[in-house]
Amino acid sequence: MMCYQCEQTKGGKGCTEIGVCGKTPEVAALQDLLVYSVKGLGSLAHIARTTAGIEDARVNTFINGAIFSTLTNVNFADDRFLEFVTECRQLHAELAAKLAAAGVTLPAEATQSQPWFGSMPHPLAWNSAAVALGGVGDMIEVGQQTGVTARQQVLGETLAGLQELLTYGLKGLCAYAHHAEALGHNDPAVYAAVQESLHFLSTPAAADVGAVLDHCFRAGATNFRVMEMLSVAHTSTFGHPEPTSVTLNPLPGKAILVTGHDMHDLHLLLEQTQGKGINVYTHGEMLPAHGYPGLKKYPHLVGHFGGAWYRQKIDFAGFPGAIAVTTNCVLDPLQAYKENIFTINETGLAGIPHIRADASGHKDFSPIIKRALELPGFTPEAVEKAPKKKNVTVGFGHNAVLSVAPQVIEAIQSRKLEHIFLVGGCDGSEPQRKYYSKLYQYMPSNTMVLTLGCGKFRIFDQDFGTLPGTDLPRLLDMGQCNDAYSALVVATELAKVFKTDVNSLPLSLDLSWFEQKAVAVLLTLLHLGVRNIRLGPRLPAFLTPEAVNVLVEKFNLIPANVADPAADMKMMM
Ligand code: SF4
Ligand code: SF3
Repeated sequence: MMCYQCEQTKGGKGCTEIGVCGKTPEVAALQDLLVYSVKGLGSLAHIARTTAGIEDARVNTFINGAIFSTLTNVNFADDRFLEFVTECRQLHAELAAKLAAAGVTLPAEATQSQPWFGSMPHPLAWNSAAVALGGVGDMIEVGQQTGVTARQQVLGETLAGLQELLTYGLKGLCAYAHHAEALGHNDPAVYAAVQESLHFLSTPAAADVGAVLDHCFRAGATNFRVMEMLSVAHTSTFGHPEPTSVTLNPLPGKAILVTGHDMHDLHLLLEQTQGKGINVYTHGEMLPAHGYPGLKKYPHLVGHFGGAWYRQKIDFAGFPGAIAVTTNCVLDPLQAYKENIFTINETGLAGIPHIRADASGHKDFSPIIKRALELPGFTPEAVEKAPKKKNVTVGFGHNAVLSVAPQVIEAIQSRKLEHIFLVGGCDGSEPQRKYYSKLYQYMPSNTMVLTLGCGKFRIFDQDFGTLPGTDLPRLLDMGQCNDAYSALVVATELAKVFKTDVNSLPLSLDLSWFEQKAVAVLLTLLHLGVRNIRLGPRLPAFLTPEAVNVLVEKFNLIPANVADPAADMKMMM
């Protein structure tokens, strides 16, 4: 195997024997095969749309979900990937039949393999080939030929890495688009853009650095639209987030913990647990849910439990109820809670029960509820003994922040507010990430910090107080990583007031990345022309120094100085 799609990749180079995340070579091969097969389906869907005006809703939804399943820490179940590949080929056959019925013959170049597919045919041709798929074992063998290594050998590391940058950006944006779709929001232009890029990756044009980079920035533009769509999906369904105090202390009673990003699932679960005597807690990226009026109205959504994703083996083992995994990040479970955990949607763990939507989209969470009722929950004694923690405040979406914009503007003008930091992105377990914890310590008191993503767990329970001379809180959590959209709305509005651009505001972006959603957000920022972004704790392994130089020259992208956060703070101020 060879995988370098996330920040924790082995030695900063690539996971070759087993993933640092626990991904086996078998699952890696199946994921590579799925991405390859989806490139074929995406190509066909692009051709169907552009030559015959055919739009296939099932194909559109499938592509986004299948790509999402290959994101870091989403799915580790090999049999699930065989199902995805089988479905991909079935949908491919159905779409090909529609195209044939419309009298369209595929142009020869559409099925001509590219050198970087090695001995494999063009993915569109592979999908169409009338071969029996065989079992997981057979597909692992085929999948081993579809990884990045073949592309590196033919294209060189820089270009192969830039193709991966595009693929990973697509993974992130497809994940967000899939969340929006769960809430009934989609945009035909987004499906078209994703599929056009998948098509592009299988054409000779993808051997050109400039063309690949151009597609990366276009993916950034698409992701901006997707994050906006997801923000509208969340706010139109659940209302605009409001500043909300959330307890980190459990209550006595039966309990369910909901982790991941999917608010729609949390909502369904809250509905299905009403009146059952079960308290629901958020974990990880689900914390911002407490700010939404349409979710916090449920009195049994009682609080938050635990920290960032990488601590889940500790958090989940210490949770005396059932655990529902809606999206990334999920890790191979410990024996201690194997019986209590359930995966939903694109997530999967080998040997762990999985809850699927039925044909009408309904998800039946009764197995999770049953397990929660069997387990002890938090006993009054355990609650009594637990160390008491302070509440945290969430819910500073763009609406809430813009409602105090006049005070923020006044504070900037009167120099009470010297600088704003946006410290967004992912958390992780590596020691270098202490840089982010330390960074906050060096922030002068006349500064504010906006957080988003699971990186907030470095400081979410610390008291930053208010900006001196004002009643503005210094720490504003804007939400999940996709709420980078909210941050961009606020920055754009501030720039308008000061008659300048985002790059000229007293604002610094210090981003911590881990997985491919963060890659999509970075591409969006670059597409918008945001400069001087600090990125860490390490630069992506898939970007060679040559590729990094391009980004440094064009955008002044700055590697975070993880060894010296004080120096970084000085430079940002
Ligand atoms: Fe390694 Fe990250 Fe790939 Fe997992 S997802 S195999 S940790 S690079
Ligand atoms: Fe975190 Fe996985 Fe990226 Fe959504 S939950 S930010 S790492």
